[in-house]
Amino acid sequence: MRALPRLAIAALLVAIPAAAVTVTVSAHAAEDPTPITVLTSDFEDGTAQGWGGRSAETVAHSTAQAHGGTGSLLISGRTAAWQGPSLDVLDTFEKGTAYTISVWVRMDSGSDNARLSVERRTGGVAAYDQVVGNTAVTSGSWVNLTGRYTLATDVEFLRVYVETASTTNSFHIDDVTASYVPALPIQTGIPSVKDVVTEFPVGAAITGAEIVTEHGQLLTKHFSTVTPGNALKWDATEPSENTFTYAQADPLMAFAKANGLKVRGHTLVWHNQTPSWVFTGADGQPMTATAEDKTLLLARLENHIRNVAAHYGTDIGVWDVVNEVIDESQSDGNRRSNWYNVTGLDYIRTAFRVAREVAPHAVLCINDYNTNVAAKRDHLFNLVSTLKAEGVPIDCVGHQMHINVNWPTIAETESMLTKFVPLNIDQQITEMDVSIYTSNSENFTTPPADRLLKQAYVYRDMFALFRKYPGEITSVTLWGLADDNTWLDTFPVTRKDAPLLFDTRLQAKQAYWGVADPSKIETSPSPSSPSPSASVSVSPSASVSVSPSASVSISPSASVSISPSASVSISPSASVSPSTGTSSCAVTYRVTGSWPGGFQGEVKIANTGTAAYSGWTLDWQFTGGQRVTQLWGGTPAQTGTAVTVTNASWNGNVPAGGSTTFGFLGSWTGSNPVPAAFTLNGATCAVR
Ligand code: 9MR
Repeated sequence: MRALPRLAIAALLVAIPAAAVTVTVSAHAAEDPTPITVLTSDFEDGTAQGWGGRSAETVAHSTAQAHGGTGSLLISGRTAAWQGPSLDVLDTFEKGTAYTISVWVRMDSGSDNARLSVERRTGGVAAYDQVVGNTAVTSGSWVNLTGRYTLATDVEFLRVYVETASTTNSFHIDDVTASYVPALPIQTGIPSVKDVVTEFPVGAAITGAEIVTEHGQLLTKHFSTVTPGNALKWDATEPSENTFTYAQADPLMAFAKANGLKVRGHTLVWHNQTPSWVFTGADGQPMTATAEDKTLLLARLENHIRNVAAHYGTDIGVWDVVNEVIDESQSDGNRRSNWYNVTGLDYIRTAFRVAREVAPHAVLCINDYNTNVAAKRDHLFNLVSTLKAEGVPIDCVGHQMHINVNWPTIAETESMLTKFVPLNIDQQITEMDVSIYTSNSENFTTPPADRLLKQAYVYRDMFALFRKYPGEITSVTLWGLADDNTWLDTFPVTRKDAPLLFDTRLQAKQAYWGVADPSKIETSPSPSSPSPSASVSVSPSASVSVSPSASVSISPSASVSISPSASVSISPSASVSPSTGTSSCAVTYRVTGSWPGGFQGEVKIANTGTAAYSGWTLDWQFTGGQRVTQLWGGTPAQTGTAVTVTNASWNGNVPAGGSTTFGFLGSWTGSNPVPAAFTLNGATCAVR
């Protein structure tokens, strides 16, 4: 039960002891606003609307096909698959804003896979970002490509383009749009995960764009380690033989360094995201299990690790040296990857040996998913035991923990941890996320409240388990920062998932509270966030009914008004002595961010008296008609202009000379005046 001001409850119980009052005061999460469209190309005006070709192909208005209306854009005369229509968005897209780009594509003849991409250039160096991957397109119908794109770096050239995977066939595009939902400021008044969980560092995996603006702020507020999600993989660092590029990872590394984040290096050896040249023999053929191919492959592996690990030196303190080498469907448990097929287990031995030589300071991990599955866990255990007995320098087992709201059990997860304890090595949770889906056939447009609640319990229980093993677990990393960017949106099927602690607008979910303060998980949550709703039940039940709009005067001077919308405000008057016995306070009210229709505020209460508060209730008036829509660090209630906030379970005690701060999101229309006066436990505060 959330607390009403204790004084007010006391007044109710004293004055109308038989009354039954059950009231729910809900402050809803900020609603998703309508996206702002920054780009529309409908080709209805007979022109190409600024689109051109990437090379010498022909880009022209066409009425032969149209997705909407009568016009489209036809791209013909292509001489390479990468040629296609392209539009300059340098002055349209802003760094750090997440755009949703949509384009309709139809082949003029034949079929192919179409891709939506962005080319950007910084200092004359080009880089290519894929917004939507290969998508089958034919001449029989229009196909939509929709993806999200966030520019993370400063550029002097930025163009969106469409290309195909293999043919040079002509194709049409139509009805191109780009839009964004304005970012919300991050909640600065809630506890930082890294401060709450102190047994081990907690981190998040990120992609390039997540170091700028609000994402970067969220990362540094809550996490003390970071894993580049893709930027250190082989395809990113050595796309062609002995050509090393750190363009993706370097900005992340610089951000980590500047903000005191430790970095988990992911990953030196994997069977995915490894270019095909790596497994192509000197004869140009795919490698097989010959001595010659094995020698060449291990030499390439050694060269790769020497370069990449040396490039970052001590800036990377942990490496996932090998990733996903176990396949429990094999009787020996070894994944039949190209690595294994050509070298047997020697690629693992070589990888750890070289990593230790180049990065002697680093914790070296073997990382895998489903390590909670007994068969897989046991194969991994056996492999690590065998290799360690040989002297292979494995320091750590990484449990990825890609799980869902129903699976696995805590007991299975605990068995996973205890299994490796005898090996006396570090264990790290490396890629945790908790899908809201329990089968491939489910698909929710909006995450259902009961799933988010279940997810909060999973996070709560898993973190409680991890915290029982501080000696073994040396870090916990989540595979993503917030629900706006998760690999689970396209795996195992394409649908919106919500597996992380923060929602698509970077606001704390129930899952966050599961980790940060489980006492704040709501049992009947609003669908999109753990909005602070006050549900108050004053028992015992009795026959007294209070009609809508009744105004009840309760001695001494407390007033109760119950409106038809069942919102209640109970304000003790100044003539009632506060139960804490103190009246000395100073309030600092700050608007920390503001945007059309909304704002974020922060309120600091300083105890300027000589006695501690053992619970507090702060009242003020929002004379501009502002509404509190979400609040953290307290429980809000609002009736008309009157706002009341009571302490959360963890910040009610404020010693003399101490202070506490809570934050909130609000809505406003017209103006957003700062409240002129505040009362704490009924007594007027100084305003600072
Ligand atoms: O998060 C990564 C995603 O962006 C990539 O598309 C994907 C492709 O291989 O890899 C994802 O990361 C994987 C990680 O490297 C290893 N464990 C599984 C992760 C999720 O697929």
